[in-house]
Amino acid sequence: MDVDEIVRGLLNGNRRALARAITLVENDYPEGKDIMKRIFKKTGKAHVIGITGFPGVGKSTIVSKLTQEFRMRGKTVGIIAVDPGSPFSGGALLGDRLRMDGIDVNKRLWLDSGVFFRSMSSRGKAGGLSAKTGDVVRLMDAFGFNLVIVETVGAGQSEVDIIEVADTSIVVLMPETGDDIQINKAGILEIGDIYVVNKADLGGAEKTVKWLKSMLLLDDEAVRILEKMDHGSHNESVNDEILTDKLEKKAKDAIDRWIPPVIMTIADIGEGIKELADTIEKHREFMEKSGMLKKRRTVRVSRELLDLIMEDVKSRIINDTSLKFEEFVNRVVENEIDPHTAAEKIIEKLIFSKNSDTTL
Ligand SMILES: Nc1nc2c(ncn2[C@@H]2O[C@H](COP(=O)(O)OP(=O)(O)O)[C@@H](O)[C@H]2O)c(=O)[nH]1
Ligand SMILES: [Mg+2]
Repeated sequence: MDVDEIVRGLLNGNRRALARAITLVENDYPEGKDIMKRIFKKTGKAHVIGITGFPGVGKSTIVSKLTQEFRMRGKTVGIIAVDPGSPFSGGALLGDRLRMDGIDVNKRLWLDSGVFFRSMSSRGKAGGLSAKTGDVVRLMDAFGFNLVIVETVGAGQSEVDIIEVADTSIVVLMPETGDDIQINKAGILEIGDIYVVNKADLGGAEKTVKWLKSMLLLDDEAVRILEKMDHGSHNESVNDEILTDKLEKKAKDAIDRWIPPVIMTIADIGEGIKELADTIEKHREFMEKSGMLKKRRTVRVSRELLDLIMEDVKSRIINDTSLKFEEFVNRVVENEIDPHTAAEKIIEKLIFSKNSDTTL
């Protein structure tokens, strides 16, 4: 298949074309970039859901059950599993489930044309994986999946920052992972739009839910107190009227705010999955109505563009011999020029070395 065929196939629902495109993108072939450029206009429709949490908490089980639930609701689902360790195939992802559940719906899922699985190994691809995952999400989006679910291990410890790809981020915990310090270190309390306490059958789940809810609230309270203090220190004669206005505005903001819900599940037997699916849909609705979806995507695209620019600039500087990068390096080593001046000179050369096309 050449690029034309792949693009055409992908946009017409050909799964082989999609698989081929993903492989090209994943392996950094130039064709991959070409494909990304050509399918871009067709992206932006899918609801991208990120699921993260420590290994073994039940993410894959949840993804599998959620997929069944969304299929029943008439949605098509693309799934990306990012595994930092062993590269496992899409088949293996479901293989576990198949063996576990016997002759269950998962087999139907596997054969379902409304579902597509793909796993990506993060081995040896540190750094670039977030961008790659973002591109694979876009391929699935352009293909036409209503939902794209990305499963990543860990939070704050994985190369893929789930926030960088997801419209809705779900953090999965299990009872007794209520190790406050560990969870806070991982930044878990900042990244979730929805929290799931899975394995509620193991006991202690209520306690974890309660703890989580209070942590999420405490955060709010702290912000409020800090804001008040800030106000006081900058303006000695605190005007009551201003304060009232501020509080009123805050109350109004609160209506437009999303307070992350905490949901208890027993993913094994599908308990709590409907509620989770409802909450995901509610979050999407909130994101659209409040303008947060656009805001989040704007932040993401700015970061993406800067990353792409940096990457390109770096490779040009290293590869374009007329910029004399190595020569500058040597001159710095010989103390002839300082690194700041060297960098400025190289950038100057880079900017004026090309006829730059600045039209949009
Ligand atoms: N007891 C119990 N076990 C579960 C539940 N959900 C998943 N598991 C089991 O936990 C193990 C890890 O699940 P998996 O979905 O692979 O976790 P992941 O590493 O987060 O993707 C598997 O053996 C699952 O069958 C649950 O609600 N209760
Ligand atoms: Mg898993």
